[in-house]
Amino acid sequence: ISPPSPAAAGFDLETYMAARGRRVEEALEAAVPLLPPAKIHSAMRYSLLAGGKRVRPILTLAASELVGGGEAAVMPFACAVEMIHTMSLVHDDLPCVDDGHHRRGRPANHRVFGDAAAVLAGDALIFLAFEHIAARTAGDVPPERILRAVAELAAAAGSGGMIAGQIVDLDSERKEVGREVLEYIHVQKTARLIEAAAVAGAIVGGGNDGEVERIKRYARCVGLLFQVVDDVLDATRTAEELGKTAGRDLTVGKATYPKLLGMAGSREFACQLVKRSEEELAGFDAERAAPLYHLARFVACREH
Ligand code: GRG
Repeated sequence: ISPPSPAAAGFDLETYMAARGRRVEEALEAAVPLLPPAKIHSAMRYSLLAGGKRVRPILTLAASELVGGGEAAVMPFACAVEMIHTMSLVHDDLPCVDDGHHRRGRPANHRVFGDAAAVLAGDALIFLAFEHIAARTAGDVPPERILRAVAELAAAAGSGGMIAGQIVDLDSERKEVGREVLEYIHVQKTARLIEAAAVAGAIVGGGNDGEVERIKRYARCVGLLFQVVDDVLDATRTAEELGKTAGRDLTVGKATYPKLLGMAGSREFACQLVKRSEEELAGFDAERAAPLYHLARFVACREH
């Protein structure tokens, strides 16, 4: 990745993310009080408040900021995005899906609350996401912006988005999958929600059509980048694991970028995606676009 442009060089992403991350945590904490029945609300809070990186809600806030929006107006959307994302992690970890045992540094939701409660906690987070937008968005946000942003979020998570990616992914297990199908899976499963997070921020923040479109293309690149990096990190961990398990092949049956392009090819593709995301930001004031510019680099360079 090339060195940062002079206009963005003085920007400190760590401070930026820490400040916004803190406010997102506070808003999420307040969004799910521990009401009765305690079991369902405990299960929802367990995964939602388990301290993910909060990349998606921060992207929502940053996209809104870039087009001149205020933080309070867009915070319910940022929280909703994180609720939908958390729901997808809870369901993804279920024994009938990916059978994940650990998530966000703790046992997966179903390992603590049981499969049925984990299904319900995920379901409840979807409903809460949309209830939260409807009930908590300030009265001065134009209703047409709210409707457009809700449509983006629902479409990104639904049967033409994340769920589409997940079902094609499940159907592709143990099959030879080419680059086109792999890209479809990753775009739908991962990039669409990241894209919708940014687009919702841009719409609610009052961006014009051209700005929303550029932010959308930027976020599509970042979303795909996210998954390419995930595949590279997984392959690195798997290679280390393989060393420990004397040759047991842990990679069987899952198409990934490192398998199709190799590690060097995947890293090269990641660099191209960073470059393309930066090209989409070129039409904005460079200082104002610095958070999005650095967020793409953060996604590219993350280690977990
Ligand atoms: C019912 C809408 C609905 C969806 C269920 C299970 C499922 C369908 C989809 C799975 C989607 C999924 C888990 C995609 C992987 C996305 C991904 C790369 C997750 C990791 O994101 P990070 O690294 O995690 O941002 P943290 O914990 O930091 O938030």
